[in-house]
Parts: sequence; structure tokens; C-alpha cells
Amino acid sequence: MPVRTLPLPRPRHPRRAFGAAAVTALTALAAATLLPTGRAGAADTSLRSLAEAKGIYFGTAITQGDLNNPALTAVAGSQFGMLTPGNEMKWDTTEPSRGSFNFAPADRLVSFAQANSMKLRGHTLVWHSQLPSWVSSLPTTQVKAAMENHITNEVTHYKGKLYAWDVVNEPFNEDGSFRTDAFYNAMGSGFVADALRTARAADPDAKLYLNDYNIEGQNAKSDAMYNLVKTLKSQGVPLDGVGFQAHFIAGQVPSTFKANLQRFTALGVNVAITELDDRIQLPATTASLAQQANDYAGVVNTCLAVSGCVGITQWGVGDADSWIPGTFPGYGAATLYDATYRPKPAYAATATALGAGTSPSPTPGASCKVTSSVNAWNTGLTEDITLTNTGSTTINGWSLGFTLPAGQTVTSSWNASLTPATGQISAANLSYNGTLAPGASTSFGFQASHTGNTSLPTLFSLNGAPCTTA
Ligand code: 9MR
Repeated sequence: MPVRTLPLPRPRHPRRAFGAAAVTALTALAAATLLPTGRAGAADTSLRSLAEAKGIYFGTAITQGDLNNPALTAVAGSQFGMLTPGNEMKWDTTEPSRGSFNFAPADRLVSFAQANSMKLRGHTLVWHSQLPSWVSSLPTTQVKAAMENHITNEVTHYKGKLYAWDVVNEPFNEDGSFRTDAFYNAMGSGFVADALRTARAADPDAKLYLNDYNIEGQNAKSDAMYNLVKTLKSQGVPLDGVGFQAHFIAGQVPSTFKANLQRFTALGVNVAITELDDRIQLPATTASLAQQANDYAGVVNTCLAVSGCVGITQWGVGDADSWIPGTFPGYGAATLYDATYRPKPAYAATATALGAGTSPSPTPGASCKVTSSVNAWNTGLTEDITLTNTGSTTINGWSLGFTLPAGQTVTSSWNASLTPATGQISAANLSYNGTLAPGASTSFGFQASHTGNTSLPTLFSLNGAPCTTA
């Protein structure tokens, strides 16, 4: 059996070990007092606390530039309990020239994670891509020393700070053969074991992973990964888990996903969903968004059903942050949040799959209430909005998303910073009113022009979770 290695607060499958009453009591206790994030309380139904109550994590990838987006950081720090730097721990950033290390960009992300009580996955040490040309230009006799030096320096820098490392990323071609990159060309397949041993020596406590895409179902590539894991385990090479990137297309999650994860955990490793997204052909429709919701719920249910699946990371916070549109023209809308961090149907499906329906909250994830009022004249209006924290934990930094009715354009605002001026708006706190204790309220407002429709905004969400409206 795979060992449970994520230091989460309660057993993964308590229903297997305890009676129903004990499970309820334990769940309440964990939710109220034990979660390590310091954020979860009895009525906190963020994705991160829902996931943690189930014994897994729910994470996201963030880049350095994302830290300048207050709407994004408010959602990221509230909804996600694990952070993977999107680019900043890759070789081209961390060792752009030989022996010259730059950890500043990733350090900023580590600080953000720590400030928000998020755990960290390191990504990635040995990869053919985002690799500076000095490495691929080395004589093959020098690659091993360069790789070991890189791993030792980077892992040592982050020693004790990371939950896990993607030590080797994407070693295989689609047909299951090894990629003939600088590392394979220099060392053959033995580079994988060497990289893992070097990482373990530098940080004995970080979980060590191999990570790849298109290995979610059973196919030639996942067979190759399976055989590699089997060999490494039989040789006693330090390997704790396999990361399944899970860059899915809506409606095409492989039917063999669960069975495939289970054959890996049977080898004695954990598994993690490391880069989840589910792309939709644009424009998204009600039907494709519903399919995506179904897919996300299926991924959550699969991880929960596989003992040894430690957690799920989505690649990027919202649709505007995703790599998909740039790489797959015509596709997008791949995440849980739209471009202004309003939760999509997949959010509610994910929250429900994580158990939100069992909470007292009428809306999955809701820990906020919004009241609003409007005063209109022939071409203009003012709107006052009051936001109340109905959860049991303090909110540190807020972004309130809402939809402005057609024809209304914001011309000025007070007590919050609003962008953009029309359509789907994000209202972010100012420096003095970002903290909202449980039960506390704050008010802001704006002036807008209109073309006849003076109705109130709709679809409020706070830090990525829907709010109730009075
Ligand atoms: O999200 C990353 C994007 O910003 C980079 O441009 C891209 C370059 O390859 O890498 C992206 O992240 C990749 C990850 O590191 C490995 N799996 C595939 C991801 C999407 O390309």
C-alpha cells in the first residue's frame, strides 16, 4: 500500500476506520480547530478547506507577475492551499548561466505562499524545456556534474520549505520512448535515478516526484512511466510520487484514469494531479461549461477514490491566467474561474464533489453576503454595496466580483478599486479596508453612466466563491 505522506490533519478515509458518529465528530473537530492553514473554520467552505477536510489538497500555479493582480491573489490565497510556481523555479530562471543562481523570483512566490499558509510544490529541476542553452551546449561528459550541481543548489535553497519537488519533468515521448534531451543523451535513462538521489540528499523531507502529461489514461506513454517507476522502486531509488499533469479537453477525460492511478499507487508511490485544466472550444457554451463542470467533479471524485492520491493542482487561477489560449488557438475557458475570477459552473461542481453540499451553507463556498442599493437619474446612477463576512475566519484582502448590467459604465468609485468599467467587474479592497473579521461588514460604492437599464449588479462572488444576496 502507498504510504500517506502529506501531513494533513486527519486520516484520508476515516469512514473506513471509524463509525459514522466518530467521523462526524472528527470532521467537526478538524474543521474547527486542527487544519494547519489557520484559515479553516466550521463555516469556511473554500476549496482548500473542503479538500483538506477530505485529506487532500487543492492548489494552483502562480507566476511572479500574478502577484501584482490583487483580484487574483485574493482568490489564490483564499481558495487554494498549495502553490506551484508557474515558471520561476525552472532552470532558465534559477541558473541562467553556469554556476550563477537566481532564486529571487521564486522566493517572492514562496513568501506569498507562506503569508497565506499555503504549501508549495517545486516545479521543476530537470526538464528539456525552459532550459538555458549553456546546458544543451555542454559536452556530454559535463552534463551529469552540471545537473547534480543545479539540483543540489536549488533544493538546498528551498530545503524545509517545500512539500514536494517535480524532480524530473516530461521525460517521455508520446510512444513511451525517452526524450533524447541533454540529460538522456549524456547519461541514458540513468539520469532519472541520479536526479532523484541528488535531490533526496539535498532535502530528505521533500517528496520527490516524476511529472508528465498524457499519462492520465492507460497508453504507451503511461506504460513507460509505470515501468520506470517499477524499476526505480525495485532499485531502491528515492521516489515518492508521480504527477499527472491532466491538461484535459472538455468531455475527453480518459475512462481509464482511475484504474491508471491505482496501478501506480499499487507500486508504492503517491499520485497527484499537478496541472489540471479542461479546455473548451471557444466560445464556451452552457453545454460546454456543464461538460467541464462534470469533468472537474470527475477528477475530484477520482482522486478521492484513489487511496494515495494526495491532491489536485489547477494550472493557473482563472481563465485569463491560463496558458491554453496561447498554445491552443481557439480553445480556452479552461479553469474554475472566468476572466474576472467569478466562479464558473465547474467551481460549484468541484466544491460539491469535495463535500460542500454537506455544509450548512446554501451556496457552495459562500461565506459572504452582499446587499446593494441604487439611486438613479436620467443618465447616471450611484450604487452602494455592503459586503459582510458570514464565514468564521478573518478575510485578509478581498476581491468582490459582480456583473454590471448592460449599458452601465463605471465613472468613479469610493472605498474600493474597480476594474474594468463595464461588464464583469472586480472590486478590490483599498489598503485600509482589506481585513474583515467574521461578522464584519464593509461598504463601497461607485458612480456609473447608464443607457436606461438601472438595475442592480448580479452574481456577486468574494475571493472566487459565490456570495448570497439579501
Ligand atoms: O505555464 C507555463 C507557461 O507560462 C510557460 O510559457 C510554458 C513554457 O513551456 O510552461 C508552462 O507550464 C508548463 C509546465 O511547466 C509543464 N507542463 C506544461 C505546462 C504548460 O505548458
